[in-house]
Amino acid sequence: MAKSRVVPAAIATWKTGLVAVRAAGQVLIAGGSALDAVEKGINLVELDPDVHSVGYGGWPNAEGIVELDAAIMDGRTHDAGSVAALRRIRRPISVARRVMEASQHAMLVADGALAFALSHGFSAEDLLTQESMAKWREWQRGEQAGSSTPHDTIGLVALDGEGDIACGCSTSGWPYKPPGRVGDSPLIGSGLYVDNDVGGAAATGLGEEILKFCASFLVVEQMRNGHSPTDACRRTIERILRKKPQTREVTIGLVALNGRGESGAACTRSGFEYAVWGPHRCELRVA
Ligand code: SD4
Repeated sequence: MAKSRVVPAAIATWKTGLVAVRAAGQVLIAGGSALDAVEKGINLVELDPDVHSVGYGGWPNAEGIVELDAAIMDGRTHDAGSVAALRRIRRPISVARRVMEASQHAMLVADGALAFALSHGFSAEDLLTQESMAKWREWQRGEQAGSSTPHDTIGLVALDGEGDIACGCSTSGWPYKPPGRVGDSPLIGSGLYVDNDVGGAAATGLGEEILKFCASFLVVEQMRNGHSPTDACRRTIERILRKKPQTREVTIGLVALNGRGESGAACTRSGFEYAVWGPHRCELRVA
Protein backbone atom coordinates (compact mmCIF):
# COMPACT_ATOMS: atom_id res chain seq x y z
CA MET A 1 0.00 0.00 0.00
CA ALA A 2 1.39 3.44 -0.92
CA LYS A 3 2.29 5.61 2.05
CA SER A 4 0.78 9.08 2.25
CA ARG A 5 3.19 11.92 1.48
CA VAL A 6 4.95 13.49 4.42
CA VAL A 7 6.26 17.05 4.59
CA PRO A 8 10.06 16.66 4.41
CA ALA A 9 12.38 18.15 7.01
CA ALA A 10 16.04 18.21 8.00
CA ILE A 11 18.18 19.31 10.92
CA ALA A 12 21.96 19.61 11.26
CA THR A 13 24.57 20.63 13.80
CA TRP A 14 26.27 24.04 13.88
CA LYS A 15 26.11 27.03 11.56
CA THR A 16 27.83 25.02 8.83
CA GLY A 17 24.75 22.81 8.97
CA LEU A 18 22.83 25.54 7.09
CA VAL A 19 24.59 24.72 3.82
CA ALA A 20 24.07 21.04 4.48
CA VAL A 21 20.33 21.20 5.24
CA ARG A 22 19.77 23.48 2.25
CA ALA A 23 21.43 20.92 -0.04
CA ALA A 24 19.58 18.08 1.68
CA GLY A 25 16.35 20.05 1.26
CA GLN A 26 16.87 20.34 -2.49
CA VAL A 27 17.14 16.56 -2.70
CA LEU A 28 14.02 16.13 -0.56
CA ILE A 29 11.94 18.68 -2.50
CA ALA A 30 12.85 16.89 -5.72
CA GLY A 31 11.40 13.70 -4.23
CA GLY A 32 14.79 12.19 -3.31
CA SER A 33 15.35 9.83 -0.41
CA ALA A 34 16.41 10.80 3.10
CA LEU A 35 19.60 8.78 2.58
CA ASP A 36 20.50 10.71 -0.57
CA ALA A 37 19.71 13.98 1.21
CA VAL A 38 21.98 13.11 4.13
CA GLU A 39 24.86 12.07 1.87
CA LYS A 40 24.54 15.12 -0.40
CA GLY A 41 24.26 17.59 2.47
CA ILE A 42 27.25 16.15 4.30
CA ASN A 43 29.36 15.91 1.12
CA LEU A 44 29.13 19.67 0.69
CA VAL A 45 30.58 20.26 4.13
CA GLU A 46 33.25 17.57 3.67
CA LEU A 47 34.49 19.23 0.48
CA ASP A 48 34.59 22.74 1.96
CA PRO A 49 38.19 23.51 3.06
CA ASP A 50 36.90 26.30 5.30
CA VAL A 51 35.08 23.85 7.57
CA HIS A 52 37.84 22.79 9.91
CA SER A 53 36.33 19.76 11.62
CA VAL A 54 35.19 17.83 8.55
CA GLY A 55 36.71 16.22 5.45
CA TYR A 56 39.13 18.18 3.27
CA GLY A 57 40.82 20.85 5.40
CA GLY A 58 39.79 19.10 8.64
CA TRP A 59 41.95 19.19 11.77
CA PRO A 60 45.01 16.93 11.47
CA ASN A 61 46.04 14.57 14.25
CA ALA A 62 49.13 15.06 16.44
CA GLU A 63 51.34 13.84 13.59
CA GLY A 64 49.88 16.29 11.08
CA ILE A 65 47.76 13.66 9.30
CA VAL A 66 44.02 14.07 8.75
CA GLU A 67 42.07 11.02 9.94
CA LEU A 68 38.34 11.09 9.29
CA ASP A 69 35.36 9.39 10.98
CA ALA A 70 31.90 9.09 9.40
CA ALA A 71 28.75 6.99 9.58
CA ILE A 72 25.35 6.80 7.94
CA MET A 73 22.19 5.00 9.06
CA ASP A 74 18.94 4.09 7.34
CA GLY A 75 15.87 4.37 9.57
CA ARG A 76 13.83 1.98 7.39
CA THR A 77 16.01 -1.03 7.88
CA HIS A 78 18.42 -0.19 10.71
CA ASP A 79 21.21 -0.71 8.19
CA ALA A 80 24.33 1.32 8.85
CA GLY A 81 27.82 1.85 7.51
CA SER A 82 30.77 3.46 9.17
CA VAL A 83 34.44 4.32 8.68
CA ALA A 84 36.95 5.47 11.27
CA ALA A 85 40.48 6.84 11.14
CA LEU A 86 40.17 6.97 7.36
CA ARG A 87 42.99 8.85 5.65
CA ARG A 88 43.18 10.55 2.24
CA ILE A 89 39.53 10.35 1.22
CA ARG A 90 37.58 13.60 0.92
CA ARG A 91 34.06 12.20 1.20
CA PRO A 92 34.08 9.71 4.08
CA ILE A 93 30.26 9.73 4.40
CA SER A 94 30.06 8.31 0.87
CA VAL A 95 32.54 5.58 1.81
CA ALA A 96 30.40 4.83 4.88
CA ARG A 97 27.38 4.52 2.61
CA ARG A 98 29.30 2.12 0.38
CA VAL A 99 30.20 0.05 3.44
CA MET A 100 26.49 -0.10 4.27
CA GLU A 101 25.31 -0.93 0.75
CA ALA A 102 28.17 -2.84 -0.86
CA SER A 103 29.78 -4.81 1.95
CA GLN A 104 28.63 -7.36 4.47
CA HIS A 105 30.08 -5.28 7.27
CA ALA A 106 29.04 -2.28 9.31
CA MET A 107 32.36 -0.65 10.14
CA LEU A 108 35.82 -0.46 8.59
CA VAL A 109 38.80 1.37 10.05
CA ALA A 110 42.16 2.87 9.10
CA ASP A 111 44.08 1.11 6.29
CA GLY A 112 41.26 -1.38 5.74
CA ALA A 113 38.77 1.46 5.25
CA LEU A 114 41.15 3.20 2.83
CA ALA A 115 41.69 -0.01 0.82
CA PHE A 116 37.92 -0.50 0.66
CA ALA A 117 37.41 3.08 -0.53
CA LEU A 118 40.08 2.77 -3.23
CA SER A 119 38.63 -0.52 -4.44
CA HIS A 120 35.24 1.22 -4.78
CA GLY A 121 36.51 4.00 -7.01
CA PHE A 122 37.30 6.74 -4.49
CA SER A 123 40.59 8.50 -5.16
CA ALA A 124 43.29 9.13 -2.58
CA GLU A 125 43.98 12.84 -2.12
CA ASP A 126 45.82 15.14 0.20
CA LEU A 127 43.46 16.39 2.91
CA LEU A 128 45.75 19.00 4.46
CA THR A 129 45.28 22.58 3.32
CA GLN A 130 47.90 25.31 3.72
CA GLU A 131 45.76 26.67 6.54
CA SER A 132 45.35 23.41 8.45
CA MET A 133 49.06 22.65 8.08
CA ALA A 134 49.93 26.13 9.40
CA LYS A 135 47.59 25.64 12.37
CA TRP A 136 49.14 22.25 13.12
CA ARG A 137 52.63 23.77 13.05
CA GLU A 138 51.48 26.50 15.46
CA TRP A 139 50.08 23.81 17.75
CA GLN A 140 53.38 21.90 17.58
CA ARG A 141 55.21 25.03 18.63
CA GLY A 142 52.81 25.35 21.57
CA GLU A 143 51.29 28.54 20.18
CA GLN A 144 47.74 27.24 20.04
CA ALA A 145 45.54 25.38 22.52
CA GLY A 146 43.76 22.50 20.77
CA SER A 147 40.81 22.64 23.13
CA SER A 148 40.01 26.26 22.25
CA THR A 149 39.33 25.44 18.61
CA PRO A 150 35.75 25.83 17.33
CA HIS A 151 33.56 22.85 16.50
CA ASP A 152 31.83 22.18 13.23
CA THR A 153 31.37 18.42 12.99
CA ILE A 154 28.38 17.77 10.79
CA GLY A 155 25.51 15.61 12.06
CA LEU A 156 22.43 15.61 9.83
CA VAL A 157 19.00 13.98 10.16
CA ALA A 158 16.54 14.04 7.23
CA LEU A 159 12.91 13.02 6.79
CA ASP A 160 11.72 12.46 3.22
CA GLY A 161 8.32 12.62 1.53
CA GLU A 162 7.82 8.89 2.01
CA GLY A 163 8.20 9.29 5.76
CA ASP A 164 11.60 7.62 5.76
CA ILE A 165 14.31 8.98 8.03
CA ALA A 166 18.09 8.75 7.73
CA CYS A 167 21.01 10.31 9.51
CA GLY A 168 24.73 10.78 9.08
CA CYS A 169 27.74 12.21 10.84
CA SER A 170 31.18 13.21 9.53
CA THR A 171 34.20 14.66 11.32
CA SER A 172 37.97 14.94 11.47
CA GLY A 173 37.55 14.45 15.22
CA TRP A 174 39.33 16.22 18.00
CA PRO A 175 42.11 18.56 16.79
CA TYR A 176 45.60 17.07 17.17
CA LYS A 177 44.23 13.80 18.53
CA PRO A 178 46.59 10.85 18.87
CA PRO A 179 46.70 8.74 15.70
CA GLY A 180 44.00 6.07 15.80
CA ARG A 181 41.76 7.96 18.23
CA VAL A 182 38.08 7.44 17.43
CA GLY A 183 35.27 9.57 18.84
CA ASP A 184 31.50 9.20 18.88
CA SER A 185 30.81 10.24 15.29
CA PRO A 186 31.30 6.87 13.51
CA LEU A 187 29.70 4.86 16.33
CA ILE A 188 26.09 3.87 15.76
CA GLY A 189 24.04 4.93 18.79
CA SER A 190 26.63 7.48 19.91
CA GLY A 191 27.20 10.04 17.15
CA LEU A 192 24.00 9.14 15.32
CA TYR A 193 20.98 6.88 15.51
CA VAL A 194 17.69 6.59 13.68
CA ASP A 195 14.57 4.46 13.69
CA ASN A 196 11.79 5.13 11.18
CA ASP A 197 9.20 4.35 13.87
CA VAL A 198 10.40 7.29 15.96
CA GLY A 199 12.98 9.68 14.51
CA GLY A 200 16.69 10.32 14.43
CA ALA A 201 19.40 12.12 16.37
CA ALA A 202 23.02 13.21 15.96
CA ALA A 203 25.67 14.44 18.35
CA THR A 204 28.63 16.79 18.35
CA GLY A 205 31.24 17.76 20.91
CA LEU A 206 33.56 15.75 23.10
CA GLY A 207 33.24 12.25 21.68
CA GLU A 208 34.95 10.58 24.64
CA GLU A 209 31.95 11.51 26.80
CA ILE A 210 29.19 11.28 24.18
CA LEU A 211 30.02 7.66 23.42
CA LYS A 212 29.89 6.59 27.06
CA PHE A 213 26.21 7.52 27.14
CA CYS A 214 25.17 6.21 23.68
CA ALA A 215 23.74 9.71 23.46
CA SER A 216 21.98 9.56 20.08
CA PHE A 217 20.38 6.21 20.93
CA LEU A 218 19.18 7.68 24.21
CA VAL A 219 17.60 10.67 22.45
CA VAL A 220 15.70 8.39 20.05
CA GLU A 221 14.54 6.14 22.88
CA GLN A 222 13.30 9.15 24.85
CA MET A 223 11.32 10.22 21.77
CA ARG A 224 9.95 6.67 21.56
CA ASN A 225 8.73 7.15 25.13
CA GLY A 226 6.73 10.20 24.04
CA HIS A 227 9.10 13.09 24.54
CA SER A 228 9.42 15.87 21.98
CA PRO A 229 12.78 16.15 20.16
CA THR A 230 13.74 19.14 22.34
CA ASP A 231 12.82 17.37 25.59
CA ALA A 232 14.53 14.16 24.49
CA CYS A 233 17.76 16.10 23.81
CA ARG A 234 17.45 18.00 27.10
CA ARG A 235 16.82 14.87 29.14
CA THR A 236 19.85 13.21 27.57
CA ILE A 237 22.05 16.22 28.35
CA GLU A 238 20.69 16.21 31.93
CA ARG A 239 21.55 12.51 32.27
CA ILE A 240 25.12 13.22 31.12
CA LEU A 241 25.48 16.21 33.44
CA ARG A 242 24.10 14.26 36.40
CA LYS A 243 26.69 11.54 36.03
CA LYS A 244 29.49 13.81 34.86
CA PRO A 245 28.99 17.40 36.04
CA GLN A 246 32.41 18.28 34.63
CA THR A 247 31.01 17.98 31.09
CA ARG A 248 29.45 21.41 31.71
CA GLU A 249 32.94 22.71 30.92
CA VAL A 250 32.99 21.09 27.47
CA THR A 251 30.52 21.12 24.62
CA ILE A 252 28.14 18.24 24.02
CA GLY A 253 25.38 19.17 21.56
CA LEU A 254 22.49 17.04 20.33
CA VAL A 255 19.99 17.52 17.49
CA ALA A 256 16.87 15.45 16.85
CA LEU A 257 14.04 15.13 14.35
CA ASN A 258 10.93 12.97 14.68
CA GLY A 259 8.70 11.36 12.06
CA ARG A 260 6.27 14.30 12.18
CA GLY A 261 9.05 16.67 11.15
CA GLU A 262 9.37 18.25 14.60
CA SER A 263 12.92 19.09 15.56
CA GLY A 264 14.88 20.16 18.62
CA ALA A 265 18.31 20.40 20.19
CA ALA A 266 20.10 20.81 23.51
CA CYS A 267 23.65 21.37 24.69
CA THR A 268 25.75 21.31 27.84
CA ARG A 269 26.44 25.01 27.20
CA SER A 270 24.26 27.82 25.94
CA GLY A 271 24.75 29.18 22.43
CA PHE A 272 24.73 25.89 20.49
CA GLU A 273 23.82 26.74 16.89
CA TYR A 274 21.97 24.30 14.66
CA ALA A 275 20.22 24.50 11.30
CA VAL A 276 16.63 23.54 10.55
CA TRP A 277 15.13 23.11 7.10
CA GLY A 278 11.54 22.67 5.89
CA PRO A 279 9.93 23.43 2.52
CA HIS A 280 9.15 26.98 3.67
CA ARG A 281 12.02 27.73 6.04
CA CYS A 282 15.74 27.35 6.43
CA GLU A 283 17.04 28.91 9.59
CA LEU A 284 19.73 28.92 12.19
CA ARG A 285 18.53 28.30 15.75
CA VAL A 286 20.29 28.46 19.05
CA ALA A 287 19.87 26.03 21.97
C1 SD4 B 1 34.67 13.81 18.11
N1 SD4 B 1 32.37 14.53 18.26
O1 SD4 B 1 35.45 13.26 17.34
C2 SD4 B 1 33.61 14.74 17.54
C3 SD4 B 1 34.13 16.15 17.61
C4 SD4 B 1 33.15 17.21 17.22
O2 SD4 B 1 32.84 19.29 16.28
O3 SD4 B 1 31.95 17.08 17.32
N2 SD4 B 1 33.63 18.34 16.76
O4 SD4 B 1 34.73 13.68 19.32
